Amino acid sequence: MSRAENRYDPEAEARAQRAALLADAVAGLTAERKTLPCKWLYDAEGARLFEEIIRLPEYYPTRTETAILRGCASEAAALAGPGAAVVEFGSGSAEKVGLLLDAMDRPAAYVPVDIAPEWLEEGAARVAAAHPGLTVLPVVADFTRPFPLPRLPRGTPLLGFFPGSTIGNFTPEAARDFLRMAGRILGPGSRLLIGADRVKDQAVLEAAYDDAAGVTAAFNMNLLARLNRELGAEFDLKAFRHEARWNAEKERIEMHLVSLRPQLVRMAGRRLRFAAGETIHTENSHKYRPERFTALCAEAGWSAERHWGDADGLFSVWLLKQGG
Ligand code: AVJ
Repeated sequence: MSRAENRYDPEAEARAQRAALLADAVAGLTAERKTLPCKWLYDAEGARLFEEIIRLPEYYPTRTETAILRGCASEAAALAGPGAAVVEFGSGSAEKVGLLLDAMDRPAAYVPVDIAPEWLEEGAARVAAAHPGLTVLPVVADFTRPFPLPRLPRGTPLLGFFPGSTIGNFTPEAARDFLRMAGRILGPGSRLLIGADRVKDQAVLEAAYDDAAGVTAAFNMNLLARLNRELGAEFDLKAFRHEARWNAEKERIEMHLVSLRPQLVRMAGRRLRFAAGETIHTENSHKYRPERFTALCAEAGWSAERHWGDADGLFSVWLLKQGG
C-alpha cells in the first residue's frame, strides 16, 4: 500500500481536529437552535459504542443490510463486470466490502476513502489480508468533498460503495450534492452500490435509536463528555438526557440532547445558556421511501439499475448507474 500523495502528520492532524471541533461547538452551541455536527460522535469511545449499537436487538439496519448484501453481491458484481475497482466512501473499518469483493471477478483494486487515518489503515489492512493479491489503495480524504482517485489502469470500470445508510445523515439537498459529486469522481458509466434505510413504523424507528439498554443514549451523551475532555467544557452529564424523535414531515429520526433544567455551561471562555427542555440537535437519520430515493438519485444524474430489499421492507440496497 503506497500513500505517497496522502502523507499526514498525526500531531498536526490532532491540532486541526481540535480547532475544528472548537469552531463547530462554538458556532453550533451559540446558535438560536443549538446543534452539533454528527461527525463528532465518532471519537474512540463513540466508535466503540457504535460497534455495540449495531449488535442491539432494536437496531435493525446493520444486520438487515448485511443480509441483503449477502444475497445481492453476486448479481451486483456481475453487473459491475470483471476487473472493476471498488471505491468505498467513508470506509471506516470496512466490514461489509468483503461480501462484494468476494463475489467480483478479478477486482482491479479496492480504494477505501476515509478521513480518519487509523480506521482507514485498519480497514485497508483487513481487506488486504482477506484478499491476497488485491491492490488496495487507501485515500485519506473527507469523502463529502471532491478528492482525486489514485491512478488506475485506463478503462477500469468503477463501482462506488456507500453502505450503512450513511446517506441518511445528510439532508436531502446535501445527499443530492454528494451523489452528484460521487458521480463526477467515479465518472461516466460508473455504478454506485448504496444502502438506504426506509420509512417504517414510528415505534420501530424510535426504538432503534433509543434502545432499552441505553447504548444509543450513551453514544449521544458521549458528545458532551467529549466536549469536556477535549475542550475543557463543563457539561454536567446528569443535567441532560438523550432523546430520539421521529420527524414525520421530514421523514427522519433526530437525536437530541435535552437540558433537564435551566443552566449555564462554561465552554472555552464562554457561558452557554440552556432553558429547561431546550435541546442540542446532534444527528439526523433520514429514511427513504423507494420512489423518493430514486427521484433524488435522478436529480443527481444516477438511475436505479437494481433494487434489493428484505422481506419486511425495512432497508434497501440500490445499484445506481451514471446517466442511464
Ligand atoms: C451510521 C449514520 C448509519 O443513522 O443509523 C446509529 C448512526 N446513530 N444510532 C444511523 C446512528 C444512532 C447510523 N449511521
